[in-house]
Amino acid sequence: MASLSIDLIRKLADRHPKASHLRFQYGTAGFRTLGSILDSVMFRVGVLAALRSKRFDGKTIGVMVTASHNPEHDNGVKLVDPRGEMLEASWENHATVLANAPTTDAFIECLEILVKNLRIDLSKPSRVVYGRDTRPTGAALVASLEDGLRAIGAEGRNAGITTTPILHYLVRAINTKGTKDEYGEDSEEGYMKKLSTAFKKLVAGKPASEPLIVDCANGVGTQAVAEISQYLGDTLQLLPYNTAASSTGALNNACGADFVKTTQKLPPSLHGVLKPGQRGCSFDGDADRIIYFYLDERGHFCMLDGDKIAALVAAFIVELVKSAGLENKIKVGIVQTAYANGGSTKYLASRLPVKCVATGVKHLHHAAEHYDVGVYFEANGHGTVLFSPDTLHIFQTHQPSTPAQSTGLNHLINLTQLINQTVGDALSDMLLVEVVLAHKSYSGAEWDSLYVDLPNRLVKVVVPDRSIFKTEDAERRLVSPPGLQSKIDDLRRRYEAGRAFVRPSGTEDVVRVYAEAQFRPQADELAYRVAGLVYDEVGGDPSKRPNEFM
Ligand code: G16
Repeated sequence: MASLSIDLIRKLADRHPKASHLRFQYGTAGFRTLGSILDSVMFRVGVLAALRSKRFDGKTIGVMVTASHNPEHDNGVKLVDPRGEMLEASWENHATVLANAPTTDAFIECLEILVKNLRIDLSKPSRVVYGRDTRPTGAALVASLEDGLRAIGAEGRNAGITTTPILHYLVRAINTKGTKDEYGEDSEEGYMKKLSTAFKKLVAGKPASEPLIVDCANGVGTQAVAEISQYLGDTLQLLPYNTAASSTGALNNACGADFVKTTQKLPPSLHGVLKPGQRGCSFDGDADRIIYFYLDERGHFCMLDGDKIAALVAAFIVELVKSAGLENKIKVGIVQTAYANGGSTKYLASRLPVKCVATGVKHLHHAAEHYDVGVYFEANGHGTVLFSPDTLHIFQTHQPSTPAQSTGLNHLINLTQLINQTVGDALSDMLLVEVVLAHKSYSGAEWDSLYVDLPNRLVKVVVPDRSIFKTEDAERRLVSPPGLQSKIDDLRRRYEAGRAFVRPSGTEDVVRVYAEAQFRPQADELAYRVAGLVYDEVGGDPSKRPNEFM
């Protein structure tokens, strides 16, 4: 019976001690905090990933070192399960327990308990593929992760600097290689080829779109955009901006999807670049989110966020399902979170089943798996489309009875190749949107007019301890601190179409406040007043009470 190499684990763990004052939590998207304090966490995540692989008989587990939309000084790490999905929830707890073991001895003790309780067969092989974004702390953190893999004797494959969705793709491609479900070639090149081939088939015969401005957030999306451009040729011209991926301090700074969504403004670097009528889009730091935008004829900035993408894409898929003659066999459903604009929910719910779940791709992804075709998008631009195994089977076996049905079916099949079904993917989503716009001949304004957004505002409140904020009902209501929810309700009722909620962020040390109302000044005021309630609740310094939008 194989056992843990305790001496080796001890020797390597001693090189990555945990600072006694730190406490870590596997949150919305893994561990995320200052990059400078993550050394011990990385080592332990390496160990855990290696054990998880053994648990799956040597299937490859992914590890992505990124803090995505967060500022450059932050970093983080998340595990990817064999099908390319987020780590199963019960293992998030194991990750948190291991990360917080105070000493090497305590860590080894936790490991032994874990191996015993989960009946991990240590004689099995262990394989881990890992990648990182462009953050300056990334290289050292990867070295710590590699020590963790070494401690268990895992076989590591370094995917280098890459986007989060490519890492997810690689995990699935490696694990399905040579099977009937083969996801694609297990390389970045394979990913680029798969997406671009599907894109070209889908836009064949359509007039070429206008060149598209792509804000790369000064992150790893820069290289992905450059690479895909090589494959797309003249089928879609991409104009990359904010491409300073190696400039200190530039990542996500006044650019990128989170900046655009939270400030509802064009990145300053695109002023004078984006022309009225022209479309652009912003990726986030690890290219797993996308927000579109355009300037109307008066030059006003208009945002097309994750909700608008969901509406556009879902309507297109429903149309194709009908044209393929499959409307009685395949049902399309939508998954959103509390951040979905009330306007979008009203529009979508009158057409399709809509489910609301807690923030975090993992929640949306699992809910979307219950539909034949599940379209999930967070308003912040994170999302994708899932086709169930039965749906894929129907696509393969359906016999179209007319040329139009055959075209519809082929488009659906090509969409399953274009869409990265493992996780939200800015590059794949961008191509998807461009396909739909090309088919519908929609301008940004026509797409935008599918429904009208209610004015809304997001505010961050810095609090000493965000863990006191607890929610229920898919995060739409607070249960703690006691009494705060009824104060929010009292406020909200005073505003026409007023809606507001408060939840602790799982990726930043803040509490998020969302509010919407019929008119812009009221939405802003409601958000501000709710933020004030939160601030008062935690007894914040009156001089730092939120008094402008953050
Ligand atoms: C991550 C998650 C998203 C979530 C976002 C913000 O995105 O993957 O599902 O919406 O964090 O989460 P929170 O409001 O809890 O901070 P990313 O792009 O930063 O990895």
